[in-house]
Amino acid sequence: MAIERTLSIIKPDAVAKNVIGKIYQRFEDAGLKIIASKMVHLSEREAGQFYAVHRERPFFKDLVSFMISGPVMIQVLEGESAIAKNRDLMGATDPKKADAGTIRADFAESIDANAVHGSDAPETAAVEIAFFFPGMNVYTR
Ligand code: IDP
Repeated sequence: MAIERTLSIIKPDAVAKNVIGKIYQRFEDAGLKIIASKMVHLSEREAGQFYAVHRERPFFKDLVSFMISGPVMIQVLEGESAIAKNRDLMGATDPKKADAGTIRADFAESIDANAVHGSDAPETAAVEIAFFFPGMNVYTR
């Protein structure tokens, strides 16, 4: 197993619910370190670029509208198997199908407003981290 980094976004619905701290607690309890973070209100262009892989999907327009509906909290998580660990903490894309005790089961309302994003593979993690934290300072904690 390796120390990895992954990009996490707390989406507008969860920021509006005031549960950033509760979600951060879950990351930390799972042994993930928050090594960079920023709150951003994304532009339509930024959200569209970030989700470019979904451009042809029927839900793309709604996804972009949702992601720019309010501020998001973006962080880089670091730790042992961080990518899979964060995906486990998040739960399934559709909160109705998410396992009990996951972030989406506990804080998300719908497949559109599903509380969090997490990179799904090392390649996407590298691209997504560079997208939001270009030239990121590397801290050792
Ligand atoms: P993930 O966030 O669990 O990795 P993806 O398949 O990468 O899921 O989809 C990105 C985001 O697009 C989801 O988090 C969700 O907000 C939205 N999405 C995915 N599938 C649907 C759908 O069928 N209807 C509406 N929104 C969807």
